[in-house]
Amino acid sequence: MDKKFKRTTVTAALPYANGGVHIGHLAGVYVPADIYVRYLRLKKEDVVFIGGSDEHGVPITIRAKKEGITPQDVCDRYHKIIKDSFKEFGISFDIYSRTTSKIHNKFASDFFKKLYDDGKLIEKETEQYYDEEAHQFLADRYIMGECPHCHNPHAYGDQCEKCGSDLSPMELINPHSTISGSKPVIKKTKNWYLPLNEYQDWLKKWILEGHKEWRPNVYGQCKSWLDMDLQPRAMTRDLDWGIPVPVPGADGKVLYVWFDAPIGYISNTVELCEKEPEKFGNWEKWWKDPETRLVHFIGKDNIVFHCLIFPVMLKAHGGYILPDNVPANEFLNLENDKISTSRNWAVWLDEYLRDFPGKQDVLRYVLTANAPETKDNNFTWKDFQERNNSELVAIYGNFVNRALQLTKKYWGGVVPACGELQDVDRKAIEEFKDVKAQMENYLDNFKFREAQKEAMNLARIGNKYITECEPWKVWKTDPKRVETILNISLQLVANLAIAFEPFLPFSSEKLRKMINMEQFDWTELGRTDLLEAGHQLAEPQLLFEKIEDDVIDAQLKKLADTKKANELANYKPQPVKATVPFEDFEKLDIRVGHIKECKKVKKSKKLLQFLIDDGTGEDRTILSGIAAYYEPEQLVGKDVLFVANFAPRKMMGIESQGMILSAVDADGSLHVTSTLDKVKPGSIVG
Ligand code: B3M
Ligand code: ZN
Repeated sequence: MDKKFKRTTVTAALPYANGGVHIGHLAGVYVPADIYVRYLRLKKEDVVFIGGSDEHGVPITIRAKKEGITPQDVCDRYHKIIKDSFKEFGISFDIYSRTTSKIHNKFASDFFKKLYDDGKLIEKETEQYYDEEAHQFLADRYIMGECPHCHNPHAYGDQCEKCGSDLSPMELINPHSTISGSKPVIKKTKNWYLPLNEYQDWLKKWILEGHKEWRPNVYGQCKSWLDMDLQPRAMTRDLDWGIPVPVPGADGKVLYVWFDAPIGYISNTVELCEKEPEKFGNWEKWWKDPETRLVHFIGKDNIVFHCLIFPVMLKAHGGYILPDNVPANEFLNLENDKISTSRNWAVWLDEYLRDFPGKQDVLRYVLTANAPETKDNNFTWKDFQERNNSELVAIYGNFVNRALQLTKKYWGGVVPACGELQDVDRKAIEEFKDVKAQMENYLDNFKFREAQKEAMNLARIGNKYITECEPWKVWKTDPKRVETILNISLQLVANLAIAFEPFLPFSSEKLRKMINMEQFDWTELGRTDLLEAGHQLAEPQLLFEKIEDDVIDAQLKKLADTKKANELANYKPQPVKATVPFEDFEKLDIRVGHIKECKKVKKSKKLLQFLIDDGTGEDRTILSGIAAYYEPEQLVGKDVLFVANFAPRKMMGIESQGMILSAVDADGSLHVTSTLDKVKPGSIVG
């Protein structure tokens, strides 16, 4: 760690308690934060890891209304689900609390009061929509109307989801309240603002000059905000869910959720230090001592709050340290599509655990290997399988298993002594000596993908070493030499347990038990004397197991079903075409035909060729582009509707004398039409 710091406070974004957590959350925030903290702990550094649920804000109240329960009920349900998921995945928070706790309420309230008393806030009256039937001011999300840009009739007061425009409620055409359905009226209201504009120069200096080392995506986003004129931002809201504003004349108002949530990092630290004073000491040392390094792990949509607004709050309050780094991640996509809670396009952690019990480390590994550190990245089930089978199983697991099984076979599971080194030994030792420095360099700079690659590299070195040394051959001629090969291999295994601990804690724990390893310390990494000669190992077990195709296919099917369900749910029929006179319709000759034969058209994926009895006694050939939806034998013997008077058309060298009518379903699939009752071929439809 940087010499100027003695300890580190690590925070991970507080997830909203209105839904579970999915792989996007894990990859973007919680796994990287956990890797970092575990690494610092392994180095025996002083660190505290703070998490918790964000339980205020409008989305929680909307969910509660929809379900007919209280916002607190919503929070209680999801706080538990989220907390359990984190625990299951080994996210090793020192505390995971919540922003509806008493301690937090008081702390956030006092924080606001001090800003108010010190004259750091400005009071402003604005005009806002008010629902006269529900007797309340309307948060942006509670107002819907027509988008002024694309005329989508279902735009929200803050955003149109159709064209993506950011909106303010006053821009909506024909607004209505989603609470009562009534037309809202405009009413004056008073709120308290943080004058961000007054801190603009200070922020520029602090970030743009002082923190050039921040990740380019973070620095860049800050810069684009700071290149514009910052505006005062309301820190209170007219809402009934949240922490009451503790000043006179603020009835019916609460603290803005983005005011109280980051304060949750501090109040949760207070709660932790009150619970475990011997271990963590006084909370103030974690937040007020300039020798403490503060690091916020977040997703990219939270950058402005953590890099601009929260630091201004801390600065305005006085006495607090500021973040030293904010390693925000970009987004993770799922199978090339944006993860979305409302479309259920996600891999939920509780579902993953049900489908892959005991495989938490596999997901941690894959998410780190694909971490969206510099750009949006993608999770696919095929890649998940591939990385499990050809990296975790074939490299890491395989090496460990070879080393332990060979030791069991030749040495009864006891670590043999290391004899005289040969070139091949020296080369392997040389190769893995650097791993520690390289991993540190990556980890200190929040490059977790690269760091994990280095750890895997250790296992590669090990595999190569055993393959080159061929102990199973040497055994016959020179058993003494095998002792040295095994000793070096086992030292590598012990190194792997340490190197992978921040990334794959469950596997490291298992491995540590298999090799009966006591010391477990980052400083030991790279050493070749971690396991002494004569040390007894435990029974070897497999660290990872292969994932078969059918398991992956089941996951893909689940996603395909979700996609289909979404398409059906969102299906809106095409608008009706312009009216046509009856005479025009009469020009079309639609008839019932009986399918006598049906076959695939050679070299065409789309076309089926039909022989249709059209009642005239002369059968006709019709081609139809429905091969993707039917097997020919499904259709033979069926009656269909077809247009009989189309000008003949040639396709793939075959003349088609008409057109079979099909309905196009929401997902674009085609479904052949027929009559409800049996009628004679050639019957007119009209
Ligand atoms: N709850 C937003 C989110 O979950 C917000 C983070 C708060 S961190 C103080 O993305
Ligand atoms: Zn729009």
